[in-house]
Amino acid sequence: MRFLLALGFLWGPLALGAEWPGETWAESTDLTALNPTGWASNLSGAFWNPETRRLWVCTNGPAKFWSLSEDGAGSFALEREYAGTGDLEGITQIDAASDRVFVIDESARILRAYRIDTGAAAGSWTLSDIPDWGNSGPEGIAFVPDVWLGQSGFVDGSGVAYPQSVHGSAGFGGVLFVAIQTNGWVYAFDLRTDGTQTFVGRYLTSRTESCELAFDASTRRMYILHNTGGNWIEVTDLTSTLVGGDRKFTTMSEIQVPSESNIEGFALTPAATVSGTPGDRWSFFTDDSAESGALRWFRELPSNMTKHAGDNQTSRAGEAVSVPPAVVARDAYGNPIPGLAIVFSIESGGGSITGGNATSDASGIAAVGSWTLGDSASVNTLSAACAGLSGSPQQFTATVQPSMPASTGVGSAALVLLCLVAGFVRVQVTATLDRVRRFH
Ligand SMILES: [Ca+2]
Ligand SMILES: [Ca+2]
Ligand SMILES: [Ca+2]
Repeated sequence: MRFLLALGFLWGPLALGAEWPGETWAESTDLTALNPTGWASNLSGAFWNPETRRLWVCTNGPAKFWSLSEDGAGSFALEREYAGTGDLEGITQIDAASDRVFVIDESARILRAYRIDTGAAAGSWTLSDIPDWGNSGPEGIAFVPDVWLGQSGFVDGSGVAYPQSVHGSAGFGGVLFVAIQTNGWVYAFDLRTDGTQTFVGRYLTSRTESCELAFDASTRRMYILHNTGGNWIEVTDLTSTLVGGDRKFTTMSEIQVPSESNIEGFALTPAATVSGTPGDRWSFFTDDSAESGALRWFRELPSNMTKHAGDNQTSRAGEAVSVPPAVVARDAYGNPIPGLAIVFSIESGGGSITGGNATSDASGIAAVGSWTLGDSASVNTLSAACAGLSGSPQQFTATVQPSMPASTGVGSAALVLLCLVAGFVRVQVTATLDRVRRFH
């Protein structure tokens, strides 16, 4: 890894990317004190389980992994140390086998499962479709359940839609992705519970080295950590295109990691909870070389809300504005957040709304159903709110257009009629006077 890292510096970043959206490395919380001896070197993989609120990490030598529990109030404790086998570089869990934890052995290209309660071995898969690249092989793993595969437009290595595991009850209901050091490949496998698997395909990424994967189901985004060129996080929606005969993941963005050390592990909390509220806004990095603390916890990654449409409109009292006001919710990495509960409510000016309890769509957009302005001559205001989003609430304004009262219209018509009559009378009077003058 060190050699590649050095080459990365020589090549420099391949493309300009976004700056890290959270606190600096020095400002982040150093969790290494929970196990300073065990994590002094070789800390590699990381995985956050939002349901159990456990952070899992592993070292590639000795072959060990750990669970850390978080109490729901921001306090971590080292829960348990486990003994594995081989060269452990990546760690994850699978929803359909939540009693187990999965680790990848880089040099052997073997995925192994262990029971969480006893630490006993609980299955293994030899991933021989990955060439024997020695210590430049599998570095990170993440599992994507069927429900997200289908919605992500994921296709296999030949470009055919792969919306769900083909193994049904003999599988795990999703696909395992494996980040590879060599050439930055990501390999995909559909595991069977009997220790065999179907090779689904392999995918190029934005860089020529990959070392970690993390999937956020709430935004349907895969994060690929590249331990090269100063360390980058690539975000993909799992769609891919054909590039020179290979499938290549669509790169939504690249984000600079806030450290140029030997960063090999990354985990993050979901942008949204299953109940439609913003998530914890955390991420974690592991530093294999531990130059300034091997396990880092970042807590300043706020998701945000901005206006999307419908501000500063004008309408008549009692009528709806033509564009229903809408906001867009994005996570700290710029990804739209679907499924968030957004509440619209009138702040001033009276009037009424429909659809005040909205939910953000796949583009992170939530709109009020309609907004009918009140008859107040003052400005009408509407707010959109979601607790926990930076930028909430957003306020929309609309101006009541002064309309012509009906009585004024009648008056004008009468005036016109009066003028016409007056003109007619004047013409008649003038003609009569002329006749009188001629007579005389
Ligand atoms: Ca490592
Ligand atoms: Ca290794
Ligand atoms: Ca390696």
